Amino acid sequence: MKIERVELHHLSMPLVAPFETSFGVETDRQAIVLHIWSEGAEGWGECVAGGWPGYSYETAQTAWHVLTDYFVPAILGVELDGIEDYRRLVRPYKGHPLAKAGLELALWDLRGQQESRPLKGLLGGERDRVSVGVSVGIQSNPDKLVDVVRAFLAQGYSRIKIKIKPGRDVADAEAVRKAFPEIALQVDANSAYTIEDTPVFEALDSLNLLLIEQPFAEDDLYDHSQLQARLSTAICLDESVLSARHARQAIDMGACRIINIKPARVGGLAEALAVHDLCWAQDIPVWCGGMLETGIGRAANLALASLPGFTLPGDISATDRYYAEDIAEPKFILVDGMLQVPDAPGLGVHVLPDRVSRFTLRSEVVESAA
Ligand code: OSB
Ligand code: MG
Repeated sequence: MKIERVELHHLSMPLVAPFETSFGVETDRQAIVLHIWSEGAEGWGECVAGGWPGYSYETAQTAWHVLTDYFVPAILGVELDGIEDYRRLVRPYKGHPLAKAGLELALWDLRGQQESRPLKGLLGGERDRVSVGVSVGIQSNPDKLVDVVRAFLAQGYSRIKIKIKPGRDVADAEAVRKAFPEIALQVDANSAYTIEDTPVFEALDSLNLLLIEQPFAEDDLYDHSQLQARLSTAICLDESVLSARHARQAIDMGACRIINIKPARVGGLAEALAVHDLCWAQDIPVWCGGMLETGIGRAANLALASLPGFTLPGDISATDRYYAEDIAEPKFILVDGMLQVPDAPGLGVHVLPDRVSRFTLRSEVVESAA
């Protein structure tokens, strides 16, 4: 495939409700949507870098910069043999996994369109439906949190994750556990704590949680290994695992017993597959994380989560949990705690150009000279 044209759209989409984590509150989700053309076929991708460097150092602005100045020029007009060729061309550029993953996704979709195969098939996925959970942001108080959790449980979600931050941790988790003694429950700290906070995690350890996600810094493995040794609850890493190499090292040093795989965070679906395969071979459970994706990224996450190693419910919730109006159709609807994996070619969703333009802050077209 030779990419002839790339369109980038920087979007800001209103969320149905503010989403609060230890790194801030999001009311509108920023993203970069990529639209690529090759020999009469098209592909769509999504870069999930947000409005400010809270989750990682990347933002929609930094992604725009590296995509338009480096990654897109590196592939434009070049005969690409496949995804590995793309990875080889962007490898010399350090970091920026969210930006790399966004463009890679458009190439996967394009390939699926050209070969008339669903992304699920390209990745080696097996399930038609996947079990999903919901990630619940920090609420004004624990009673409110219990109410919000109750409403999601009534919709049928298979497990609940609550966000925690210093000062809003043990009491919040206890309130939810007390109200719902039997549910699959986990917490996510988004790297807000240090090893000095070990007593907080020792208190959480008695709440029969499925896992504790990313307690410490994104660039730490060692302190996580020290904490894991003191807990019976599994630590799950999110921000600290940017590659299959990190995953191997984290598992080997006992820094976690579960891994959250986000294709964006590891630089794309190809690396996500490598993390999956490594964990599968070592009996480490994985689940698919989320970044409040639009229908584009959500379709890709569902395809990935259909692989056999994804044995825990993912943060891949129904469309209406995020957006009143999404940029792609059909919407994803929760049925019996599960979402259907698309089976049309490529991403298997239809992007609506009108919706894209409604939410667009700026666009840029890059075309090959030939
Ligand atoms: O840490 O998993 C996270 C959203 C944005 C950034 C980081 C995270 C999240 C979520 C929401 O937890 C997952 C989702 O429903 O998309
Ligand atoms: Mg997380």
